[in-house]
Amino acid sequence: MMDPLDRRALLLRGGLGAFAAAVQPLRALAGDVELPFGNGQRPLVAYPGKRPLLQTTARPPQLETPFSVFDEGAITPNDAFFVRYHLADIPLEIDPDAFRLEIKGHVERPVSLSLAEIKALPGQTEIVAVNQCSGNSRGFFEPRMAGGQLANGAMGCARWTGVPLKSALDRAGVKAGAVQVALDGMDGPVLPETPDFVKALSLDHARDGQVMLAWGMNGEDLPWLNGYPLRLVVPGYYGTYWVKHLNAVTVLDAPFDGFFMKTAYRIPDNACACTEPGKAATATVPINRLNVRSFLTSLTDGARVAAGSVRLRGIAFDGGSGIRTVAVSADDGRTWMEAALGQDLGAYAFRTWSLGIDLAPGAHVIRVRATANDGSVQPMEPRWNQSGYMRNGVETTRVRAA
Ligand SMILES: Nc1nc2c(c(=O)[nH]1)N[C@H]1C(S)=C(S)[C@@H](COP(=O)(O)O)O[C@H]1N2
Ligand SMILES: [Mo]
Repeated sequence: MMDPLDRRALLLRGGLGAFAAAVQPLRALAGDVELPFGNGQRPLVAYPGKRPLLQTTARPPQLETPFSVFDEGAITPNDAFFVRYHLADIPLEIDPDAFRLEIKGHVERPVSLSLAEIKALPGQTEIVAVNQCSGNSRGFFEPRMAGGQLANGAMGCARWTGVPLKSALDRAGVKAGAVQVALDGMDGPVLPETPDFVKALSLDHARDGQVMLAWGMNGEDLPWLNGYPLRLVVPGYYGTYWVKHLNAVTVLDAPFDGFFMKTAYRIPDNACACTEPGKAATATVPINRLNVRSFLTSLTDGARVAAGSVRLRGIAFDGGSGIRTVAVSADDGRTWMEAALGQDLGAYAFRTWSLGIDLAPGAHVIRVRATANDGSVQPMEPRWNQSGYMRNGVETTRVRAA
């Protein structure tokens, strides 16, 4: 049976936006995938504008990118980009001509900007940057915890087009005494007691010239489910700050204390953002910058390969210092070789790597370890925290050559 989301979506017209083509069902099922942890079965579901993706939840839509997509290059295609929402009341109808972004709060003159006015703000720019969910890879934590049981597909790298958030803030004129900006999108809770999804950044961060009001993704309008017609891009920061369908920016003269800053999306206040497994943190801070990660993308765990020379491929990224080196071990970490880095699309982007190795017949344990330009390096063993955030231990891929 169709749920209400489907019926409403079926009524939409192309002219009002791109979410649902008039005659297509909202979702089409394309089989199942088994992720490598308990309760890992996921339906592959195609939403409008998306190829079949792994569905973590249906209401709200949470979709993971199939990992094989990351082997195709440093840019994640729009139709394969993961989707994460917290609240089931997502916008299904948006008239781009009627859309307005409000800049309000502790400002000289509140403004309401159309898309055309936003696109005409000074400083239009592009940046290639990774959007990664804080809980990417949560399904691999031991002991496990509540939250979306994600494998490694809640990340993606795109070329974003927009203007600095600073340009819009300058248009409104930030008053002296402002400390933060709160960011709110068009989605909302189904029940009034559920907190709205609102995030906050320090005023300095919001005005750093990099935090972007983005309307373009890989040369196209933002896909509906990735925040059409406007989203925040916060290079180097976890996806939680990248507010979608952004329509309200409120300048604050006191720190924001809404649920999604004060209670959710917090990490242990220590250098590793970790605790002893199973233990809660004594003090926490809001999650912020991505840590360094790397993946082998050309071989999956358990793969069988022809013995002899094999070219390994993968990706690496960090929170914006850029990747210095990627080391690969084919003997479970005893000896390491340095991989060749691919094209540099900027310090916030996926950096591809490759390495030719020789695999003798038999079993091999491949490990990949990236070091960032800021000196940070992936830990050999995964760390733990109560929320299942920021997983970045060195990945292991077991293969058999024959
Ligand atoms: N409006 C809105 N924006 C949002 C969210 C949301 O629930 N509502 N989720 C955030 C989180 S936690 C993540 S990880 C990213 C995911 O971006 P994507 O769906 O474009 O992949 O969106 C962020 N922006
Ligand atoms: Mo997220």
